[in-house]
Amino acid sequence: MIRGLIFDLDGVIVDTAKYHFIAWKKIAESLKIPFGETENEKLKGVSRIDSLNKILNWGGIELSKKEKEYWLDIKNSFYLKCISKISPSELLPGISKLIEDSKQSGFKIALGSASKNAILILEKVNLINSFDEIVDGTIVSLSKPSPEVFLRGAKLLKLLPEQCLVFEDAQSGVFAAKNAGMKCIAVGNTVNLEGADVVVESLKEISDIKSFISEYIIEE
Ligand code: B16
Ligand code: MG
Repeated sequence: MIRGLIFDLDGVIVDTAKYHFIAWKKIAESLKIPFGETENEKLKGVSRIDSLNKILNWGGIELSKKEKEYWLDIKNSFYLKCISKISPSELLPGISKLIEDSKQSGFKIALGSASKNAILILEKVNLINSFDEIVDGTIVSLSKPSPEVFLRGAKLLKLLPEQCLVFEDAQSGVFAAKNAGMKCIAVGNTVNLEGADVVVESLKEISDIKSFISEYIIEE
């Protein structure tokens, strides 16, 4: 029986994935490494350092720890500039209503994000007090598809993995949820979201979370 919902941040709650893309593209171009939508898709849900390592690997470039720190700082400063003015208007369609409905329906809710900027973003979009628990990139050490972020969320919610349902927009995140032994609703394009229990194009499709779960999720 599902009792807890764990929400990814970038690409599920707020439309920040586009800013990560612009920032990584800038870094890759400075390093003369080709970078487009296909490469970007592989970085979704992946931590900052693991993302840089993947880009360097694609370009066949090796850097020292210090050089990597330099590029990570540039990437994050640029990303922070991009998100400096975000407001609740950048919340993705359907998310506010879904969070409200989930709480009113008695589900416990947690954030499960790889981002170290999660708290800042939640503050900017006025959702900082909406979650029972927050697990972000400052707490976890392993990137999705490791289940660490979601297992920590379940533990903090005092639930078993099989009692949790994850909302994800990234393939690495869907795999992380499944590796954690959880149900998963993927949001976005079906092509990139293999293994989810159900894929919705937008959270607007979920008008009533309880009925949606009983219709589409096989509960144990
Ligand atoms: P930061 P999520 C992830 O957030 C993003 O999808 C990924 O693109 C980003 O590299 C990662 O956070 C780290 O973010 O640089 O802000 O610490 O989708 O797990 O909420
Ligand atoms: Mg995401």
